Amino acid sequence: MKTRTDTLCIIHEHPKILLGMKKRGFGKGKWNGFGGKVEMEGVEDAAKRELMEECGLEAKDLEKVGILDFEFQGNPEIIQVHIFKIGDYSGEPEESEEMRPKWFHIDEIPFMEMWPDDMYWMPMFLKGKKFKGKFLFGEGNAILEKELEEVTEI
Ligand code: 6U4
Repeated sequence: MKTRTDTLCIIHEHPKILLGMKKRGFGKGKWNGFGGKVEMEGVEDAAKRELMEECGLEAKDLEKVGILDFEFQGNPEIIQVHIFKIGDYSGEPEESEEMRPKWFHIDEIPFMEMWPDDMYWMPMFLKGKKFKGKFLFGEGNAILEKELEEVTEI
């Protein structure tokens, strides 16, 4: 199995989180954090770069809070997503070619228009917990298998 490393940044400014509507590519039409593939750089630098490219914000403080492995039935590639919580940033969220940013109150997170795994780990994220997990997706991105656990160290 080949593994590709991706990043995902979510800004949590209690009681709101910043998500973006993905306008193209993988996950188009879903609200998601900001991120993408890691290039020739460290994972944290990739997270910062994607946040800047996708919504114009500079991360001042980022903490890795989760690692999730996503597998798609019939596809030999595993996507390993490193999830970061952005505690402090500079700039104002701006729409890019890839994402339309929007603040959501934590009681109004649009889980029905997000990746179906998000509803499982987002409560951990919001409580400040760290987590690791693995999801297998089938037809229509239905979850066929899920493993998710809280961890003390990432
Ligand atoms: P480019 O080449 O930038 O157009 P694209 O195909 O748009 O690539 P990419 O790699 O930029 O995709 O972004 C994929 C994003 O989706 C990453 O931030 C990781 C995230 N992601 C992938 N699977 C996910 C899942 N199951 N749940 C989730 N985020 C996921 O919350």
